[in-house]
Amino acid sequence: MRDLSILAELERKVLWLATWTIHHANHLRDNADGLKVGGHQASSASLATIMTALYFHTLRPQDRVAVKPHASPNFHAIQYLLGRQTREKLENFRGYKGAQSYPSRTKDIDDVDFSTGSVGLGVAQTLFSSLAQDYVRAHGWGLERPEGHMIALLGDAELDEGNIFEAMLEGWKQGLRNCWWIVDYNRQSLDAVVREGLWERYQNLFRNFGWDVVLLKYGTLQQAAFAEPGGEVLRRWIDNCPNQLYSALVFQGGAAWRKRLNDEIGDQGQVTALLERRSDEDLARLMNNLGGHDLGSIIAAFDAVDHDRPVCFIAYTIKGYGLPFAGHKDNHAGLMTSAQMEMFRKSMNIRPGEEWSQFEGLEHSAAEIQAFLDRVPFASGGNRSLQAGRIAVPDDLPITIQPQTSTQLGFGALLNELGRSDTLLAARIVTASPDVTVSTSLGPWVNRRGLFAREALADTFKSERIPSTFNWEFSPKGQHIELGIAEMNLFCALSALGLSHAINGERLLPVGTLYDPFIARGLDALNYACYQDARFILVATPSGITLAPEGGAHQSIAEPLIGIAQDGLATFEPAFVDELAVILAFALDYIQREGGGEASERNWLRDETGGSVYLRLSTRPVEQIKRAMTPMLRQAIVDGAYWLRPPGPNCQLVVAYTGAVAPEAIQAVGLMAEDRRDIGLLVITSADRLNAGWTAACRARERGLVHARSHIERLFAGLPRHCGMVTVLDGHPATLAWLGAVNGHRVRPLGVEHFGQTGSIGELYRHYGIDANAIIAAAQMIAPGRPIRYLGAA
Ligand SMILES: Cc1ncc(C[n+]2csc(CCOP(=O)(O)OP(=O)(O)O)c2C)c(N)n1
Ligand SMILES: [Mg+2]
Repeated sequence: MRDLSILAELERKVLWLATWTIHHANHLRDNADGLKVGGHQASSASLATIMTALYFHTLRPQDRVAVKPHASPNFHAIQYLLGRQTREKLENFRGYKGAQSYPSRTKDIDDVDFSTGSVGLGVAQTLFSSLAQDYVRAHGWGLERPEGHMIALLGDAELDEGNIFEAMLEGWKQGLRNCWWIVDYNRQSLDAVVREGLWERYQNLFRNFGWDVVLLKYGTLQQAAFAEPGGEVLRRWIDNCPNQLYSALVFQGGAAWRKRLNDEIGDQGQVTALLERRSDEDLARLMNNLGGHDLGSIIAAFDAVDHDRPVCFIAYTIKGYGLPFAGHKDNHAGLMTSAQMEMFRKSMNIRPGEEWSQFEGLEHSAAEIQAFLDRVPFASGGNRSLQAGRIAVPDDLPITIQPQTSTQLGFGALLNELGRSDTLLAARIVTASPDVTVSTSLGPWVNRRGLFAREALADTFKSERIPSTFNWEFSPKGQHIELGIAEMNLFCALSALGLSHAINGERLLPVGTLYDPFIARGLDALNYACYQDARFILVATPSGITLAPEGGAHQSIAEPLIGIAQDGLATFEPAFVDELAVILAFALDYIQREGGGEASERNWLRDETGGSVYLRLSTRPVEQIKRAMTPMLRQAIVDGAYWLRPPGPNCQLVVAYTGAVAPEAIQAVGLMAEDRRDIGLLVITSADRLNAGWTAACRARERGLVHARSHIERLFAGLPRHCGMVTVLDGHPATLAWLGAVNGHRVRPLGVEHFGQTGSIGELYRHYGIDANAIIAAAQMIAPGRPIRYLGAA
């Protein structure tokens, strides 16, 4: 119980520090933009008790937590008390390089396990991290470390996000363990008070999916009152009280509670006495004593879990608990005034000037508190962020390239070869796909490496001797995770698998496949995965209108632009399988890099920092170029471009293409060769990396590094000023249009702007103007000269 009284003091301290941090950011620090912090004070206070219980009592170093975005000030305050966050960062909360508004793995210094911010995603992250932990351990890795719990602290309105339910369904299929979700059931969202009885829907839902549900509704004060004569009547009144009214009464306080309770149940003898035994202040304390604000109940509930099944705690809380706007429906963006803060300071026994002092205003001595903090299990193990060594990747991945093949088939063949090899590299690859394993060419790999499941499951077709191309055997050693269709889950899974080195101390090389247009379905989860620096290879195949007979519902247009704009993701779109082999080898290494942030002087890319990789592939069979892979060509493919036909000194025209339209570009150049001088044909394997290198080199020159040259600038160095450029890809034309800005060339960018039709590739390329004829027509306009004789002949 001594610990409980110290925890109660720490709870007050967390509430104070979090509230003060936000107040300081709003009122005391120079805030030139006048941007106020909304959504933090009330939202943080709601979780102050639960987070105190978790971090100072329940958590072990191996446990990992996704903290509700707006509870970030609590998290920073707790880490500050544990000596893992600085006062300087707290004073600069939301300021330039200060403690982050939403916990950030990469930007905060205080050991954030999972970034949060986009509600719902941190929640799913914990579920997939539990699965990733199981995957690692089932393969016999990291067994020397204890198993951790993956815990999400989530707002009740966060449960409106559909991705949470998609994840739950997947978790059920995969036998989820060791995952706890703690719902901050304050019955308020940003705008509103939530619907009545939601907890019951949640409870049924979670139970349906095999979760244990623990309701933390009444605190110990309330439980004691219910045991008094008349207590049952009070309990019934509480149970029937609408959320809106409860919130309003919390806001109004003791006198309002008394009036309301007297009006509604006050003539019932014993309960009247129960109410009258309490002062207004005691009555308010009683009615505010919900389960989620009662340290004893919370700790008992956490301590009571004696199994590894997933658990959902639904904890009744009060938004703004302990603050003047507690319970008010407008409190999400509420901020305490300076006068209110002054009163709050006094009530916390904090002297002016001592606001940041860890032990100010507490009843226990500083030595006692410090001794307690020194024993906190969560902080006992040193650095919780783990590391794993890099797995060596050869420059050349073995493959036999068919004379006519597609990048998608090439990808399947490359993985098949990897699957066949007995290497450390192959052992650490884990693939995942949302029900498109076979149609994205992962079948042969899966045949070799098997599907992952914690419990083995034979392929009935095989045991019944029914012929089938695929051998779907599930076992703990399998290396493919077969997901349901939800693309969100693919990205959440990649995010979790892609942090295994930091979370489990064991390196995984995750490769996820899906159809290119459906990247958009999981885009926020992809962005989230990149934001927290998870490492994976995304193989999006097939793509574009090249998927001709499928029509506009399956054809992607915007994805190449996403590839350019998405931070933390290097995008490639090769046309030939030898290019793909080079890129895949690079990617397997690149996703493991964690070096310094300086750009290379060669291509001006920050290659040593690494990142994730997106490969946009195609099902279109293309005649392959027979050539030897040279170190120079390999480097150029990785840097993003090379001349397939170098421009001559009097070059009038450059055709630059990306991906599956290679045959059209090659054909067009051949047909124009007699009518335009010295045509150059540029293969762009990565518009993303070319663009990034170019802008970085521009910035470097602006800073005075006059010799900085990017890869594209080197490639364009010998081009005459007057030559025209036609760019073409099966994707949005803006992807390559910027090439004209590098040296001031006129560009005609060809690509796809409107939803595709069904048809043959030839028909669609013609319809959307990315066939050889369209390239020639564009060339004739942009590179004037004699009429091109084969215009219309292609
Ligand atoms: C995907 C996404 N949509 C919208 C928001 C803006 N937003 C932040 S918090 C919030 C609702 C908060 O309600 P709840 O989850 O109940 O948390 P509380 O503040 O009540 O603890 C909203 C809509 C967001 N952060 N992410
Ligand atoms: Mg809420």
